[in-house]
Amino acid sequence: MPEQVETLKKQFQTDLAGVKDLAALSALRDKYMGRKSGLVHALIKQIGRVPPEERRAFGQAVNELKTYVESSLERLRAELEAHAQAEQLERERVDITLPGLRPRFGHLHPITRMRQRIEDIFVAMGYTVEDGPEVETSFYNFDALNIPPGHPAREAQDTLYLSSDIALRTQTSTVQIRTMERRRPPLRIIAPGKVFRRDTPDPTHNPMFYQVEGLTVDRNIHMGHLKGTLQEFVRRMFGPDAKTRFRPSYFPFVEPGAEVDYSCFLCRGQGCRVCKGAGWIELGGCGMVHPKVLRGVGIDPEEFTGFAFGLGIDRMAALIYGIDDIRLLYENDTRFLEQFGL
Ligand code: FA5
Repeated sequence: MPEQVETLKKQFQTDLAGVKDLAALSALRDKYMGRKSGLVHALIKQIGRVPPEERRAFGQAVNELKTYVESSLERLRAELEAHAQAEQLERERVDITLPGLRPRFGHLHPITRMRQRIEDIFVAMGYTVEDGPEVETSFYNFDALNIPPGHPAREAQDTLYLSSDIALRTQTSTVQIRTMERRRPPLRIIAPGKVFRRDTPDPTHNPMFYQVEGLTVDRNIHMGHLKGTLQEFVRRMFGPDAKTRFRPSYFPFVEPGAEVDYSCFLCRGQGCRVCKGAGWIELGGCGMVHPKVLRGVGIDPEEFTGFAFGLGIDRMAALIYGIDDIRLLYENDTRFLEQFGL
């Protein structure tokens, strides 16, 4: 092999041994195989200038060098690429046996869940769910419910007025009137929703809270139906052993009226911290719809009678979820609320 070719081959071998990455390899390819100034190409151009008797051997040697350089570069490129890919795979390796990161799911608010449970129970008993406005006129919140002007419940210290005649509803009983105006008996409806009072906040009072109203109007409805319905509700909500007790009470829109209690689900009436030793927990107010209320919406009280009830949802939720202050339900602190996910 001519000396000049031999020297370039050795130089190439030394250079090749120093190549550690694909960038250096590309530079080396330019140095030897570049069309314009590549060292091998410079030799190819020389072939024509070599004396004719040496030209054949020289040309053959240059060609062999060219093939050698090309195949060496190609081999090293394949090696470097395989190495780079192996490194990348190692870097991006995912251990699929590691336990996954649990995604954080949202969930329903305890009040919403309570409300849905209540709706399910009454819908299964044949009730439909009604809705009514939270901003109400005095007519629906008071007059139509037999609460005349001058009645203490209408006072500004109890009610959040928006104008002289418009207020935030203080009870869901408004929906009784709105429903009876629209629909004729037989009626079996419940109306869950927000109500507002100027109550001083404490562990069992919040200025905004939830009630569920119930109303049944039909022929021959009597107190026994009211008691049976609430007893069945309590049984389905708190378990088969839960009992109810009715205490006489006064609400202007019912006669007779009562407060209904249920036996404490924790101590079953023995007395404990949940029922504060009483064995009974207040559920809400109820009674037979007052004849004046029926007459006011054009229903003849001689033909139809009805019962109604209004239960506090917040206190029920607090008891069931073991919450000792209903105000916590409205602070929207996710550290508190996330305890009540499914
Ligand atoms: C009423 O609101 C009547 N409308 C209920 C009624 C309906 C009686 C139909 C007869 C016929 P009362 O003011 O007692 O009643 O409220 C009912 C329930 O709401 C209470 O038992 C209590 O559970 C809940 N409640 C009352 N005030 C608050 C408050 N500030 N925060 C949370 N819950 C309250």
